Amino acid sequence: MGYKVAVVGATGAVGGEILEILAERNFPVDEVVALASERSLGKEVSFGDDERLEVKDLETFDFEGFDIGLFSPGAKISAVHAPRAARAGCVVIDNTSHFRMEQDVPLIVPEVNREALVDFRARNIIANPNCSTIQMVVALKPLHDIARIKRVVVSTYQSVSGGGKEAMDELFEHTKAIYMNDRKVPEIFPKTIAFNCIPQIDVFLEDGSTKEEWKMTVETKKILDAAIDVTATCVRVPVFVGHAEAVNVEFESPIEVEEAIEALQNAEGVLVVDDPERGEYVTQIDCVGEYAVFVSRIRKDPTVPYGLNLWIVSDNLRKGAALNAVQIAEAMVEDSLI
Ligand code: 11C
Repeated sequence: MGYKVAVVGATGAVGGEILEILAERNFPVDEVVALASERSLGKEVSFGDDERLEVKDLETFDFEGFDIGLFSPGAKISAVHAPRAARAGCVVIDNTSHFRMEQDVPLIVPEVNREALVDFRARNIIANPNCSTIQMVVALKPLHDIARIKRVVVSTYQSVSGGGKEAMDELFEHTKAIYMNDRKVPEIFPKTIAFNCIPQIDVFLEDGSTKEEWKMTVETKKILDAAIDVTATCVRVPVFVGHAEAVNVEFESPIEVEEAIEALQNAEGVLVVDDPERGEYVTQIDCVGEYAVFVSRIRKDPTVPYGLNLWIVSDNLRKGAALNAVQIAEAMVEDSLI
């Protein structure tokens, strides 16, 4: 049996990846509809190698009879249309930040807290976490199972695709302009992104942190364990796709490097690439188009009783967004929840 699937925000960077991954993984579909705002009407998007879908208007679309809605249209649009779809009986998997911290909406990374999926029934909505949180918790979970994590200090190196297509265009245009000796004024980013790093992703909060940093803290607590303290510094770097994270982890009890490597090697969704003698570790360019969360540079932190340092890299548009959303849909099917 197949499902009727609506992809909302189908013309965006994540929407395109969702369509590609649904086809790539042979998700059982009877019908797929691509939805976006009125200004995308008339456009077509690809579904798999052979099919083109005409974009329909989200505003007037009736979700009645649709089984699954994969939403990535922006938080304000999801706030309006996700509940509307959910009320029509369509299970919403929402990739925006809008519902994530609502108590009756499960926030899911299937490798970490799949058991919480059943809680979707209260609202018919499941939230997909922020990209920088997803890749971190996938790698932390197998370690937490061994030695209980106390505290995480993370610095991120996030690609511009996290900010959408216009952000990617700004990096491209501004990089070209610098070679032409033409300095452009930033429009999407708060400072020049070409040949630069910006320690601000999203808005500043009252305590001086940014909303992206806050998300990493509260989402990790909701998904993995409320007892884990997380302090984050999130930085935008001039990379198109792929987020990297330097993560320092402090544990409650002893954990050996070899033990950590073995647990990570056996963990679902993780690929360990770590051979310093051969110069083997993963960079952002290596992870593009891949499904895995890559872990490299696994080593002891001798400055605390039980500590490890890790370098975690993943494709933010795939595992950080579209792939995780499709995996949630797959888990719903496998667990007979839809
Ligand atoms: C970025 N992590 O890299 C953000 C994008 O909460 O879904 C994802 C924003 C979100 O800019």
